[in-house]
Amino acid sequence: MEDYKKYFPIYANHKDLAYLDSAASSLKPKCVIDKIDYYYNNICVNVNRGVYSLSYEATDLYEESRRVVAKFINAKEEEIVFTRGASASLNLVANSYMDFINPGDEIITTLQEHHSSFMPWLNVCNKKGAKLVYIPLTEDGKVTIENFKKVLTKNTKVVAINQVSNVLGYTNPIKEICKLAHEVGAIVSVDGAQSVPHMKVDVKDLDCDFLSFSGHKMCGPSGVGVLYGKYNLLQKMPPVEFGGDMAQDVYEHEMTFKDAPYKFETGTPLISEVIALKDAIDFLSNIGLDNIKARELELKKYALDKLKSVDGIEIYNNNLDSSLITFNIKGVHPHDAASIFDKNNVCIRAGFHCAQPITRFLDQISTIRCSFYFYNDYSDVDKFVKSVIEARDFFLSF
Ligand code: 7TS
Repeated sequence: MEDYKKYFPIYANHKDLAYLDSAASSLKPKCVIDKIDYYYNNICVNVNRGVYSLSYEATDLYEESRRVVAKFINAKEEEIVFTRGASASLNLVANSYMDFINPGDEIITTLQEHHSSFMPWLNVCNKKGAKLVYIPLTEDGKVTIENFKKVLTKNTKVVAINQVSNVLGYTNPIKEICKLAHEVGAIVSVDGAQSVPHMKVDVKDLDCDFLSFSGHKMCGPSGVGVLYGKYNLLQKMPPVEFGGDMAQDVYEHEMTFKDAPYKFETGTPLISEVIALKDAIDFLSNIGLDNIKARELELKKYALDKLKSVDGIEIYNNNLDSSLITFNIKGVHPHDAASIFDKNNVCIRAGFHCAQPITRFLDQISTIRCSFYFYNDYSDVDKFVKSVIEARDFFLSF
């Protein structure tokens, strides 16, 4: 396997690290760290404001990043809004689109969602008298078109759905869902936090109306996220934050706003973070998303085969859909097990992963999740499986 760890300075500082929590946040390559450094050492000033060369340079780099993000998902640059992260993007859509929701309207979502995907719409429903409707999942927790059709009605106004679940890792049939939703006049807001870092996502091909994702899960800095929106929708939606930089003309009792995407970017943005997101995307593109996906699936297969041979393990997503494994060690609390992983420098996540409904669906209160990215290798998996066995043997020995 090609050694990608050499691009990530963290490995030089933590030689024994097995980082298997990339679904929470990815590691950052040197080129991204260097770009942040470059901004603070060489530019350091605000965007869109100063009438001097340094500010022009900051603005140019900021807008270049918007173009690179747009190209990455096959959008137009004016369809890209920079936010603080996927949660902020998902909230922006719901809080703005709320103006178009009326009592009796229905919003479809799934039990698979991360809280940030469906809670903004639950809030909208509570405020506007609309109804949140869940697509029934199959026994193993999947979304099917057949079940989607059962809840899609002429009252459906919005479908809020993840492309890839952060607990089960399934890839949902977004393209078909968009087609059917559009037939009844509904819009589709896709949570791409777990898909965009790992696979090619083409918004034109999917024909989704909105796509939200975070920089920090795709080798970019934390604090920056993206909202893609179809331009005609972004234009008709009201801003949800008001103030500096998003205004056009402001009087004592009247105000007008800039066009999208700028009307949604209020105040001084995350300048170095946005600028360095370009480097993260260039880095991923150079490796190639197909290579990234293939490497992850190879690691997952290797890990699944090993894990299945260990007695006393319950795996909740026994598939090769994605790069994460969610499981429990029978009779051992995930947080107890986590202490053994930590002792061995194996980073995994234990808990409900900000997705309580799907954790309850699995009849659990908590699970262990191991998630891969392309910089992982077989040695990480070996350390992980060794820790699973150690945790089982240690805690079941009492
Ligand atoms: N949507 C999904 C599917 C996610 O997995 C996450 C974060 C978010 C939205 C929110 O992203 P944020 O960048 O705004 O925080 N998921 C996780 C996780 O699975 N473990 O830690 C964070």
